[in-house]
Amino acid sequence: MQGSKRPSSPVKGKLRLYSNRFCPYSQRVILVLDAKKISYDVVNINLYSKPDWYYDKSPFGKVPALEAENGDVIYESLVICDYLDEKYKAHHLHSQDPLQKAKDRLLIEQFNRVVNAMYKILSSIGRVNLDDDEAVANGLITFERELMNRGTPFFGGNKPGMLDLMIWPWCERAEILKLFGNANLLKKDKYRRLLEWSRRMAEEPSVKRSMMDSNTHIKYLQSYRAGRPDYDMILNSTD
Ligand SMILES: N[C@@H](CCC(=O)N[C@@H](CS)C(=O)NCC(=O)O)C(=O)O
Repeated sequence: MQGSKRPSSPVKGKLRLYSNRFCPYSQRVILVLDAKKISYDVVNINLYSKPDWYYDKSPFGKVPALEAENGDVIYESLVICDYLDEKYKAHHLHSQDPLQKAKDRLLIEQFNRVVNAMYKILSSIGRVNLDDDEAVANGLITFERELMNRGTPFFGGNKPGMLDLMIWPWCERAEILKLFGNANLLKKDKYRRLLEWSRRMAEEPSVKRSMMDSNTHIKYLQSYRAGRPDYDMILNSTD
């Protein structure tokens, strides 16, 4: 938090992730690091009261940011995840077919509509905007169809690939939409494949590592909406 001491440099050759426990963009990077079994350490940033030194690491003061082995820092979740996939070749997450990779990138871009609408629903107190509900519903249908067309357990085939991991943090939080948005939003029959996919994702050991249950997400969201985000909430239970 503000006024906190700059952390000492990471152990030589080890990656460092500047993160926040409840940030879905940071979770994207953690999912990639864990899927690729890359060793890293984490410095959690209090986004409500950012330490001044953090702006030397990330010019906009946002998380995630990744300190590479040579001390250079990069930010923006998709840039970081692409870097990690290219730099650490074992267990490729992007398709090796350039056209498929491009198509997956387009779907990740397209998912931003779901992300933006979800953000509005979850952060707007006491008001359910039907346009936002519709944007989530329509956005998810695209992914339901995509799974049907691919006919594989994951978007990436038999294992989660980059597209699976990039959309997962918001899918993990989808259950809580029922509480804060329209209760009928995620009708089971409309998203059968996506719900099966979601169950499979939740069983993946590398996904389980960063997963939080809906109750924890709800509690955090309530603290965020009250203007006092409780970033330390899960320190005792999972750290
Ligand atoms: N486009 C960025 C978004 C990152 C982002 O919005 N992070 C939020 C936390 S989830 C943040 O750092 N917010 C603090 C701020 O905006 O000052 C990415 O993909 O990394």
